[in-house]
Amino acid sequence: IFGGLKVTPGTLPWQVSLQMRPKTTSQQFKHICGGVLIASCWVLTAGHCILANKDMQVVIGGLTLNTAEETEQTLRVEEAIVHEGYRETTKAVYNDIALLRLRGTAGVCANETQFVKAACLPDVPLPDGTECTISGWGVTEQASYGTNHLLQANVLLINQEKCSEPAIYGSVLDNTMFCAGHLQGGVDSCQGDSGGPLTCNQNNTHTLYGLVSWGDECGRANKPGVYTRLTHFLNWIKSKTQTAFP
Ligand code: 4AZ
Repeated sequence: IFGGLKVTPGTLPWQVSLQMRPKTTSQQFKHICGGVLIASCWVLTAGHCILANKDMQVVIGGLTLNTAEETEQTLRVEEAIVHEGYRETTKAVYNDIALLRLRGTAGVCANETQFVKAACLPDVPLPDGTECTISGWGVTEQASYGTNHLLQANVLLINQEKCSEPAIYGSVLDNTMFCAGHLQGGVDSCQGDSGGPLTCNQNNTHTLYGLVSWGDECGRANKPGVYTRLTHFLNWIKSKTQTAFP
């Protein structure tokens, strides 16, 4: 996160650290991406975060990567479901979404606490200019390897036609994605934040509206962050999770 502030305990309880290690060795798990808890046994992340031949775990309810906190819950990933239309070109990433099914017993995986709580999914599109929150452990203006402490920043939803102007992203955007940020630069998501949440206030409830996906570098003027558009994927999420959202 560029231009971010440290997150206060319990304020973003759906934030996930997605961690991986090679299947064949017993190395430590390493933070690769963000993610978002949407039900006890389901996490959303970016499609481009899913790598072949890795064991995956999620850590939820923690703020720092290098210390085990009392508030955190660690769960293994049983299955990763990458969107059938996920596609990466040199210019953009399309349908950049994946579901992670967590390991649990009797339909319970993450336990809801003050520090671990699922995010709500959006119902309707929000207006351009809405202020939303992004968060993650990714690269900052200070640290090219990411941060140990979870950071957050506020960004604004940017009009799709505006963001498709030649000086910004041109014609590569489609309706599976949207832009958010500040066109003057400075405040943005970055590498390592991918798959993490962009939440907005909808009827006084934090609603998951986007997932960190891509951008032309980080924090640059006229190159805002691009986010997976959750309202486009509600039916996909429902079809893949079934029992979680009856
Ligand atoms: C990345 O490399 C990445 N500024 C993520 C977000 C943004 C740029 C790059 C948005 O994963």
